[in-house]
Amino acid sequence: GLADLPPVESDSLLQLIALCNADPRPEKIDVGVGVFRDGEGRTPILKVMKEAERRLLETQESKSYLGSAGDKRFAELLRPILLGEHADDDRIVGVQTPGGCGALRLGFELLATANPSARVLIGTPTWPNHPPLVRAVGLEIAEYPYYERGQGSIRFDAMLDALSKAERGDVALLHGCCHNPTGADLDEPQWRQVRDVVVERGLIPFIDIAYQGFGRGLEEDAFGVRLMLSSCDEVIIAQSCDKNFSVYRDRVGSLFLKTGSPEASARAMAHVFQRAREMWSMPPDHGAASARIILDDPQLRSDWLVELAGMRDRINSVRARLAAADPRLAFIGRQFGMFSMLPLSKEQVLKLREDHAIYMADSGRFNVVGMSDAQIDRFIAAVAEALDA
Ligand code: PLP
Ligand code: TYF
Repeated sequence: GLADLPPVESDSLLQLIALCNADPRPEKIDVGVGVFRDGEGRTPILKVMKEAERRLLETQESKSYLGSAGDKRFAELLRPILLGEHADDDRIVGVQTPGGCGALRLGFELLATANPSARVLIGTPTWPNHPPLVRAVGLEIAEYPYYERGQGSIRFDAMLDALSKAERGDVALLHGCCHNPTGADLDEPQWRQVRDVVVERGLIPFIDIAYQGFGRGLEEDAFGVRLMLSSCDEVIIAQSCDKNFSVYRDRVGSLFLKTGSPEASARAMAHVFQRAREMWSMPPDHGAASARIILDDPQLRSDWLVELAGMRDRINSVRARLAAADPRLAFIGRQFGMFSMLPLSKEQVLKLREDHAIYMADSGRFNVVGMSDAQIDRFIAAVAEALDA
């Protein structure tokens, strides 16, 4: 019966939120979960989002069902942002999903339906939610080396070597930008080399892009997505707007897929709808409708780009400040997005929690913009002490 269920290993990143919330020390530093914070340590609703929500409230006349595709205009407006020069390619079809997680799940569902014996190659380390999402659809996981924590660099040769041993039809899960948990992104020549192996081995690239605009820039961060689209007939992209529109809990994302023909893509999308119907039927509307209002209005769109650039600038300026403070942290300045990984043991991470009320993931992953400006110096000092120990 239900009482006999075994205990579950719950999401450690989400557990960390609760743990930090429960700490009474006022000076605590929460660099655990990956949400953007400004210099004052807040995660504000974007001004442009408030305005879009106001307009939505005033103009929406019905909350009747929209159907499996959700807000179609939302997905259409994302095309130039995500796909760039491929926006008009009718072999690429997209659909609104409940966040990036919903898109990942649907993408894996589709792959499992099409080819249950495909393996999904994931980098080590990767976002801790990737393996459960793959396992949920019954696909086998294989690993490729990605990052060496002590070195602060990508294990690029080992990565290429592992990918080049994969079988035709296997899936290469890649982070589009702002790698979670390491911050170490492929540069353009590296993307091209990965593309070459993917093409040569007949792999399906599956790109998870949850932080577009948080790294080098909105266009630059889509380089890998667009490169794969230029070279491969079959590509899957799980996209999230939860970070770049700062609407985390509203669950805003999309799944895009490409096959060799518009007909095959439409057929694949029909399977995606079928899988969605089995899980949540239709995506939630509010966040996507608000993002759609922003993207559909030239003034709001340009306001969004300014606020997005503000978030990116803070990320990169905190990175620069950490990198300049200690040669052992210099690698942080060469990375992108909200995360970096410190070469600390789990014991050292726990000691930082106990002695300094600094909450980072057990892996040593920390959110670069988790701390307020006023907390940066204390963070640097505590980390330096931990690295000395
Ligand atoms: N993929 C990565 C790498 C992430 O870090 C996140 C973060 O939450 C997601 C996907 C999914 O984002 P969400 O489902 O909140 O849109
Ligand atoms: O890695 C992070 O911290 C973010 C937030 O199940 C997150 O991606 C963490 C865990 C989770 C969903 C989102």
